[in-house]
Amino acid sequence: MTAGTRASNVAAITPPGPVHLDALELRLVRLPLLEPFAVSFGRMDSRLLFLLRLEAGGHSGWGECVAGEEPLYSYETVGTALHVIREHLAPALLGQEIDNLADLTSRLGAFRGHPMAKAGIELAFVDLVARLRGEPIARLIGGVRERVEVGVSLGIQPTVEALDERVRRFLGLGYRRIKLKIKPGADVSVVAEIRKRHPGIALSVDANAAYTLADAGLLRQLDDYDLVMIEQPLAHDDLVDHARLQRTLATAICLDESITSHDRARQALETGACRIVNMKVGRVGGYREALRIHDLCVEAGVPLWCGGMLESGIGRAHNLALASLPGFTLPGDISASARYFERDVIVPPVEVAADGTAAVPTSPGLGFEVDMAFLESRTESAERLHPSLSRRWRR
Ligand code: OSB
Ligand code: MG
Repeated sequence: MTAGTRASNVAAITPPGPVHLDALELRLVRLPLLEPFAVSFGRMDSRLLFLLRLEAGGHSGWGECVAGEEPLYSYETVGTALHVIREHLAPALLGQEIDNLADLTSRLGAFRGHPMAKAGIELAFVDLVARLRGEPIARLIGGVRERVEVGVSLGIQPTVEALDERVRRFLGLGYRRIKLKIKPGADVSVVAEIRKRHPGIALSVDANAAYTLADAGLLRQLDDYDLVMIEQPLAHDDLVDHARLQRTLATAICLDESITSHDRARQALETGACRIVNMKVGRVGGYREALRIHDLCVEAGVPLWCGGMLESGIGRAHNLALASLPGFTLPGDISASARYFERDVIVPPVEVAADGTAAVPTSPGLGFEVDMAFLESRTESAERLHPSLSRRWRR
């Protein structure tokens, strides 16, 4: 890529004319997980999904806020996102005319932090724009792939046998990369055993920030197992210690939690804190920031892949579009709907073919239908926000 060109196309995320935002629906939906999902910071049995529908002139777009119920992965929660959207983000947008994604993002950018809350709204806006233009999101943003490669993220299991059963099952389904969650006490010996049983597979680990530099010696032992990467070994907000660790490791570090913006990604690359980047559109605050990070990584020759947050099909459909961009060169955590849920909120569900790829949607917007009857039946709460007259600060 030559300087000045962009690998993605943020300017294309422009509706045929300015859109007047009429309402924002916030909906909490709980789906049980087919089996508990355990990582270094905890374990969950069900996913409380936060779905958003943005309405404009009889059209609507769907987004998903990927925050968890507790501030364990990041400081945001479903509760903080609801609060900041209700009290601050929605009042700054509803009743306004929005020109394009850059306009929406700059209005949201006035507020500090809360990237997952902002991304929930951005995703809904991008679906709305794509539907108004009659184009799939992937084409709009500059996607180049019809299918994307997928891997699976396997939670911590009580025994190596239980883990190996899942490794074999997902390899059998075609998944192209196996990611093992690790934590202190369930790391090197588990990796050694799985590697011994599966010598040729693409294998990685994700610590979700469970270690410190004092564990550098232990983490270096992982160099013996030909891992594609070690994801987020150190603190959730750290770059400096990761840079120091990366200098002593042969295995590539991939940052997830630490990459919260374009600037953080730039600093991570400049300091050598990682050699691979996990992209989550929710973690970085939406499509605009995600596309900027994508272009930065392409320019720097740093491989990217699309992470996951146990999303519903709505978030999954957005991830499929994002992963179709040219810089996404490693398999993503974009599993089939059936990897987590008995039934998804979209029809048809996301499927993974026997060759370990998933189709990038080709119909307008998200490219899936939302199953409203099923959604209603699983809704814990829903509210519709309308333009309000009271604003504490004028901007
Ligand atoms: O660290 O990538 C992570 C799930 C929840 C929170 C953080 C992470 C994950 C996963 C699962 O690894 C990814 C997925 O399959 O959606
Ligand atoms: Mg991770």
